[in-house]
Amino acid sequence: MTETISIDPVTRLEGHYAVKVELQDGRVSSAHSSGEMFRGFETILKGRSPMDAQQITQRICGVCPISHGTASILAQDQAYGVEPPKGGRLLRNLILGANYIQSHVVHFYQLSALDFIDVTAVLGYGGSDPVLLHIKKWIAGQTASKSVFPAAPFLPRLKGDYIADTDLNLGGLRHYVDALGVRAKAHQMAALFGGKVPHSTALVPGGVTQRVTADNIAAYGAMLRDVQQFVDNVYLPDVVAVAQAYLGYFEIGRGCNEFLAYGVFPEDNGEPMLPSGIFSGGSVKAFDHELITEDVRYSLFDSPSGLRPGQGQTNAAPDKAGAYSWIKAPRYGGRPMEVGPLARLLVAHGQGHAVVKPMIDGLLAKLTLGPEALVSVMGRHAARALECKIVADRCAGWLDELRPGMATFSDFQIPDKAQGMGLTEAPRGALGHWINISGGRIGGYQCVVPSTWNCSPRDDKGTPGPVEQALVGTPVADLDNPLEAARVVRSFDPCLACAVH
Ligand code: NFE
Ligand code: MG
Repeated sequence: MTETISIDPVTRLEGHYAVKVELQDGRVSSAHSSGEMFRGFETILKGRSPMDAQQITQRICGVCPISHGTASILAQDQAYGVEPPKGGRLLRNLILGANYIQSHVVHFYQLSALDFIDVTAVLGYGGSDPVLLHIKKWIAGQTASKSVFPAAPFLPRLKGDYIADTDLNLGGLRHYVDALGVRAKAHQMAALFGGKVPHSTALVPGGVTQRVTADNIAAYGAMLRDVQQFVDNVYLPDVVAVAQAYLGYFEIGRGCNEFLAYGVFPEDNGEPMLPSGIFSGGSVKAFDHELITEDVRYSLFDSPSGLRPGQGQTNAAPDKAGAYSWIKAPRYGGRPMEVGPLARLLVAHGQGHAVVKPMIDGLLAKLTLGPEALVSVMGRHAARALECKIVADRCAGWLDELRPGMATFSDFQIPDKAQGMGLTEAPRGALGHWINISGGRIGGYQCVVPSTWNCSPRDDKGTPGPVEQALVGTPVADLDNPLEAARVVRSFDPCLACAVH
């Protein structure tokens, strides 16, 4: 028998997302992923000064503004023919690194952990931790909230197979609160060199406007050490404990099983700390930006389908027949690609990366799993946590390379006519901005964003996007509580504000 359920909205992610799944005999047989709003940043930018771009595109998202700012200034660096000095490169890495840390921590604790941790365990709590006692009152609905959901964001929730271990539940809940403080600290680190968070003012073409002083090096370092302790002693152990409690989720949510990374965090030798590549069929191939196109047959746009981003267009068509999403369908060589921490680590692992390879191999050995298990719900959570450690630890190295007073900015002229492409990696995956300058103004601006890749609808050939494919095969025990499907979707860390931009 075929049944259809609609998860609308999918909660605990950024933006407005609807997922419709068809089930046969209790398993998902088909899925449709819909971005439910139009934003129009690419249109807003037309006719403006190119130097507005890194400010305006950061408003695409409050979670990953640094990544949009970075993609924009990389596109402008190329258009203006300017390269930042070493100090500018290091500060860009330190600002973006801090943004990764906050994003990964908030995704696990605030957006995903409540899919696994049983918050109601706190109702039986008899200890003296004031934080847990406060949450106990909150969940019992005994606080002064006037909300129709007085126990939000903890309850209501989908019913399902939550963790039974009381210590793990109470620890997870306590860490949910601690993680908010860690996120604040990571934001302060980004603001120290980036001017402010969200929407950094210091990210500019040619480098970064902030100065390097002994004081700001010391301040960033002190906060980084606290954050590293949390990642090492709390975040990673919690993810491993959840993974051990849900080993079945190493077999659920596989998806398109092809992965794309542009590479990110340029080092002294010009190579990215996390490399670029395509991971497919168990090996890594070189990435070629000319193979990126965007289809729109099932998207609410009437621009031509299959354009490369440098020539891309954005013509909203809200009433287009047959279309079901405001998200375009980016494809690489005509195929969907998963992007994100798992993609980055699989590409790095496949290249024998000196840091990534032993970490991934160590985790798989600890869980007695083979590498194919990584392509799953739990594999995505594990990759995100490992990457958080890799980035935090490398930030300490970049900080060590800073010297007070070193140059952080190279000057440039904005040409009358130029083009630029900025490829980087946001916390959620491969991010590209393409700028076309004409008459000294922005003639065209296109963004192809991580969640656009992952949450894309079907392409012109009818091939479903990565999240749509990952949902297929998922067993759903209770159609009124499709928790298993929600876990698959949230493992991608979707950001719909970004996806539709
Ligand atoms: Ni709105 Fe973003 C990240 C970007 S995701 S969070 O990470 O770019 O599509
Ligand atoms: Mg776009």
